[in-house]
Amino acid sequence: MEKRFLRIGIVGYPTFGGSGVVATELGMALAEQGHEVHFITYSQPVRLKGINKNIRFHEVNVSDYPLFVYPPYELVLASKMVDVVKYEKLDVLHVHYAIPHASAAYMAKKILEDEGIRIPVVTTLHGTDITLVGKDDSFKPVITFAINHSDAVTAVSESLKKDTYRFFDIHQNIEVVPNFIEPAANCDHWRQLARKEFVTSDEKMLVHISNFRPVKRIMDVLEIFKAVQAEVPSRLVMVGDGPERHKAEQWTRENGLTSQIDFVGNVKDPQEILAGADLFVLPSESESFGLSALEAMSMGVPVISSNTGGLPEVNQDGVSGYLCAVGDVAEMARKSKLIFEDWNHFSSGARSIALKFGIDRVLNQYLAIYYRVVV
Ligand code: GMT
Repeated sequence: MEKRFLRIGIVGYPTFGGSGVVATELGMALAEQGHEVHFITYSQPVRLKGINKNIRFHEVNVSDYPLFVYPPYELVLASKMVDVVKYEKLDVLHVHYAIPHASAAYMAKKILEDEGIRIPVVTTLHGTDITLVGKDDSFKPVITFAINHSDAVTAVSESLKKDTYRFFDIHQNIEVVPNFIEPAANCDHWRQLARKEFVTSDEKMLVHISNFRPVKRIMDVLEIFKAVQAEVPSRLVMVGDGPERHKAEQWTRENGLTSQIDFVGNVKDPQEILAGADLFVLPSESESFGLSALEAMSMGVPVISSNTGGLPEVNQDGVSGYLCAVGDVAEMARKSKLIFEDWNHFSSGARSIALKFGIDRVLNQYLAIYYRVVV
C-alpha cells in the first residue's frame, strides 16, 4: 500500500541539549521527505535552519500574571497542541522528553477526544527525564502515567530502556530508536578552518561539549586535560554553557591554563569545531546516549568517555576510543595519549561506527511507528 505523507507535530525543548537537537533534526529530515512538520515549543529551535515549506513553528507563549508564582507552561502547551492538532489536522504528535511534554500531550489528547478527534501520541525518552528528573518522587506518578498512556514509547538506547523499566512501573512496550547523525561532508575543509582558529600545527586539540551541568563532570575534563598537556602539547576547547562554567573558568585561572583552555560558550553548529579535534572528552556521571560523542565520531574524532549508561552503545572500546570508569581521571588521561599514538586507527574506527547511526535508518524506524499508531 502506498504510504501517504503525514502531518506531524513535534514537541521538544528548543535548546542546545541533545533532545532538542534530535527533535529538530528529525523534523527537518521528515519535512525534507515531504511530510508536514509542526514544531510546537516555547521558542524557535536553535538547530532549525534553512527554508522548507513543509515546516511550521508554533510558539507557546505563557502570559505573565502576578498570581502565577510558577507560570503554567504545561497547560498552555496542552492548549497549543489542541489548537495545532485541530486546525492543522495533524495525524500524530511526537513528544521528546517526558517532562512535561508527555503529560501535556495526554491532556491534549483527552480534550480532543471530547471533540471527537483522535490524536496518537509517540513519546521519546531521552535520558535525564528518566535517570535524573523522572525518578524524583515528585514527578514519578505523572511520568509513569504519561508513559503508560502514550500510543508508542521509544528510548534512545538499550540502557535507557532498562533504566525506565527499573525506575518506573511501566507496562508499555518501549522500542529503542537510537539517536542519529547526518553523515558529515567535507570534513577536511572544516578541519583546516577549525585548527587554524584553535591550535598550532604541533598541538593536539581536545574538545568537550555539554550543558556544563554536574552530571557532565566538567571538572574531570579539566583534570584530564591538565595531565595530557603536561606530556603532549595541546589545547582544550570547552563548548557550551551552564551552572558549572564559572567554577571551571576559575579552576583554569588558578591552574595557569588560560592560554590553553578556551571557553567558547554555546555554538549553533558544533561540528564546525569538532572537525578540528583530535579527541572528544565525555567523562559523564550518567549519559543515556551521548549524542555529542556521536557527532564527534561522525567527523572522525576519537572519544575518551566514561563507561556509563548508553555510552558503550556508541563509543566502542579500542575501536572509536576508550571507555573508563566514572571519575578515573588518570586512566582517561593515559588512554588519551594511547589514542594520539594510534590516531588514524581510532579516527577511522570512530567514523565507521558513526556511519551505522545514519539518519535514514532511524527515520524509517520512526515512520514505521507513526504509520502503526495513526491507523
Ligand atoms: O545532555 C544533557 O543533559 C541534555 C539531555 C537532553 O535531554 O537534551 O541529553 C539527554 O538526551 C540526549 C539526546 O537523546 C542524549 O544524547 C544524552 O545522553 C542525554 N543526557 C543524559 O543522559 C545526561
